[in-house]
Amino acid sequence: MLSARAACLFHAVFGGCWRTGVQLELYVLSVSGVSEKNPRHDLYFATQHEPVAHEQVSRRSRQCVRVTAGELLLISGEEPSLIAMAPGAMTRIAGMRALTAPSSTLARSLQRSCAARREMSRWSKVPLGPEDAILGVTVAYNHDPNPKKINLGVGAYRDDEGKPFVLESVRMAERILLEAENAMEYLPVAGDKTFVKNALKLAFGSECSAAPGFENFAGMQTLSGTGACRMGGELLARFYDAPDVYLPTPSWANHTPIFKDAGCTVKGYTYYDASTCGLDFKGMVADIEKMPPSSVVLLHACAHNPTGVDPSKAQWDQLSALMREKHLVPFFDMAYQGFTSGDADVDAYAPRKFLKDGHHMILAQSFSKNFGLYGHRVGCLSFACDSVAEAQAVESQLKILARPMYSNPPIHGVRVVNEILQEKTLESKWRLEMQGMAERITGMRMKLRSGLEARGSAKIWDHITSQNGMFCYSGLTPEQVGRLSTEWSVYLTKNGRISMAGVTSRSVEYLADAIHAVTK
Ligand code: PLA
Repeated sequence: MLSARAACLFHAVFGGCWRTGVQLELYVLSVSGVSEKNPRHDLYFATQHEPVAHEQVSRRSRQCVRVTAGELLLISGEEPSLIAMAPGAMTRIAGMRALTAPSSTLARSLQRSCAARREMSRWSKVPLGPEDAILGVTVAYNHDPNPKKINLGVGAYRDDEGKPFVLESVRMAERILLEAENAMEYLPVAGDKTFVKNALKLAFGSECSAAPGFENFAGMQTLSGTGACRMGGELLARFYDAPDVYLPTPSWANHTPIFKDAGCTVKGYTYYDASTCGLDFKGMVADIEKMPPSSVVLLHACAHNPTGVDPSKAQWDQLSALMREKHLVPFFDMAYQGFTSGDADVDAYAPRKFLKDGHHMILAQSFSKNFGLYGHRVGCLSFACDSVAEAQAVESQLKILARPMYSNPPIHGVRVVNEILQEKTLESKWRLEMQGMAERITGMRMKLRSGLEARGSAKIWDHITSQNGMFCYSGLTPEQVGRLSTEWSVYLTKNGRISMAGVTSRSVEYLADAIHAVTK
């Protein structure tokens, strides 16, 4: 076990500067890819390493140890083949200190590490946290050297070459902005007022936004959809008497920490029926009927994440009536406007209906996906209030919440959105590009389903084409998802969610091979 491969890994970790007889103090910075079920994923030290008089030393072993983050170990070796790392394990070691005279190369490397450890020891009580359930998939994907690897974790749209996609309408708006040589001053705490108006118009349509009462909306520019949800949660926790937020089961993995960290109590309601891969509408209605009055109900406006399952128009109408009757507060998260049907107006059916029905609703909007502005963090949060005075009060408190958190939001992305939504030709171009993205995803859904059927899969894959938006909630088990990554270098979130926006004409056949192989 600790032979040539071990030596090779050892060299990778220590830069090939080992010398017989050297003793090292090692600080284990992090260990990942290790699980109780998967003990192969250990880091082994095969040497005599003795405990030293140091409070942080926690392991003794003659042969090999399973290390954990935060441990300090003393290593003294007679041979260079000291360390073996099982495949898949990622272990970062820092803070080496030589206890005997090292070679000059080692000395230099150790000096650097010693400095690192001295710094690090101040924070040694900070436990290592796990990677994010969604963004951590990209971390694992980045570590994989297989040229065939596919990242279907995060919901980020790719073109048919698998490349990140910048919309031409966005590029055109940027060129206009470059020419304009705008100042780069701070925005107000609540962001760009014109952008907020444009965002509300996009959500509710020009008809709704011209209707009386629309001036009663309180709105602010936020750090994208995540920031909108968080600021909404913060306001609820500070000023709302019943900050119980009900999330659909399942929901976007970040919803629970967002609302919990904001200080709300998070509860769940029935949403998905695994037996039909569809909506459990009966269960949803039954749960909503039981909610105490004034509870906040989080609803995905369209393209539900992760299931891709949305209520029909008739079901939305029924939900709106029920929630009015039960005095519940709808909190819409609209992160994929345009990704269900390809048409932003069609996809906004639910929030528009709820607004017409007179709900005191909350709306979180993201411009990451539909405008492809992911890294620019463009979002909007709004509250339907009863009067201008009420809206002003809500806005004033949102500003008080935002100022000590991030002071004011970024300026570039909202300028891009304003250029597009205020200029007819650019807006039409954007709408066409949005439709193109939605159509490409639909095409990939069809190819993946027919690819699996053509391979003679005994499973039913109708849901690949019946679900909406960016994601396919495949029904793959965590074990099958694990096999997809280890055997095929295909990366998805553990819950079996496939980001269809990352599938391409070239990769779809390989993906069908992979899914067929692990579901046989
Ligand atoms: N709301 C929902 C339902 C989302 O799926 C996402 C993003 C957001 C809000 C927030 O996105 P934003 O902050 O960029 O506007 N969900 C992604 C990315 C696409 C993520 O997890 O951050 C996802 O892969 O689920």
